[in-house]
Amino acid sequence: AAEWGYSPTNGPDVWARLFPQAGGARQSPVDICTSIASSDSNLEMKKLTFAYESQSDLRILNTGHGWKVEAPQSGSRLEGGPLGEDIYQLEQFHCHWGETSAEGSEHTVDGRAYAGELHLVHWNTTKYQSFAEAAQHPDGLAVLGVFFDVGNESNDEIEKIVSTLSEIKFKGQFTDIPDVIDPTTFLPSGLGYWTYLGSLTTPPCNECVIWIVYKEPITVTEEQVTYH
Ligand code: BO1
Ligand code: ZN
Repeated sequence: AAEWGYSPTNGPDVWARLFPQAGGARQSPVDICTSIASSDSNLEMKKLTFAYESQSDLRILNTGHGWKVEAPQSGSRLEGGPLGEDIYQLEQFHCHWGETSAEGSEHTVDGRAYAGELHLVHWNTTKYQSFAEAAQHPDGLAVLGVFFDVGNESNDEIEKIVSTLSEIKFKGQFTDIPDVIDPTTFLPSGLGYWTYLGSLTTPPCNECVIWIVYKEPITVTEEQVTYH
């Protein structure tokens, strides 16, 4: 069977043939129209909080579409904000980027793409027994999205990831990250975010994600985001 990808013949326009959920009504990513987005005072009553742990001995994988770091044993948790009473645990984080730094993010803001987008993927451990089970439910996952903007200042935490990529040039290759990673340091200093109910952005496109997209991007260098 042909694999999904991003070319005209196997890209998003045809994903729904093989992955029926890709034809659904709460599909991600979306363009965020800032003039239509509204603020919800209920979200401020229970602040979004993250309790992330520094982790060593993490493994990074070339997925063929980017890199992914699995963090399944992490005690890193996300709660509050749009997540109700439930607690979500970090499972993995990964990045999306483009051919050039003019594009690459999955979400866009008023039609504008950023150079890349980091996703911190969490699952609802209050209601479900496993990531796979959670991914079958509308409140199963919470993904934090962080945009990359290109600037002069390199991002030290992103560099810990980028510096391993020369060792995993091909799909399926993986290597250990020698540094300790604290996912908190990936987040921008501004706490404002947009939230909506959506889906996994790639097949199988399950409609199981509470999206939380930070308004403020983090800055990385051109070299840190054009590593393919
Ligand atoms: S994303 O954050 O919406 N870009 C996204 C897209 C696809 C997945 C996760 C996040 N896929 C799932 C796979 C599972 C796998 C899991 C954790 O990622 O469907 O098989 O266990 O890596
Ligand atoms: Zn993603």
